[in-house]
Amino acid sequence: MKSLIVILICGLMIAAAVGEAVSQEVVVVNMKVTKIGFDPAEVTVDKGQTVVLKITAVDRDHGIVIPRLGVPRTLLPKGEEVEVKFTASKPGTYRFKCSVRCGWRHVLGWVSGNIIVK
Ligand SMILES: [Cu+2]
Repeated sequence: MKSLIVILICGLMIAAAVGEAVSQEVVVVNMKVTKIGFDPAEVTVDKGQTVVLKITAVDRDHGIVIPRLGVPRTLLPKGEEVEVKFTASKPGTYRFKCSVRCGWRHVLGWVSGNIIVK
């Protein structure tokens, strides 16, 4: 009986480890941002994926914030690639926007985009 319990526990641990491996799939997206906007401005990922945005501000300093995905205001210094990482745990459309006032398009909320989690 004792060995059966040990086998069961081992089985559960293996199942848990496999489940984790599946949900830890990583997607890397290269992104650029200028005063015109983010490129790409729309990124579609699958639920459960870990997403790494590699963002380069091209023309001046910018920033990014994705409130509903837990990404705080992050500075994107001009010419420097910055990694922003989050897990897409729930389906939905998540707005991201520049967090550094960079021009009139920023003031109008146009330096922004969407992460779509399917
Ligand atoms: Cu801006």
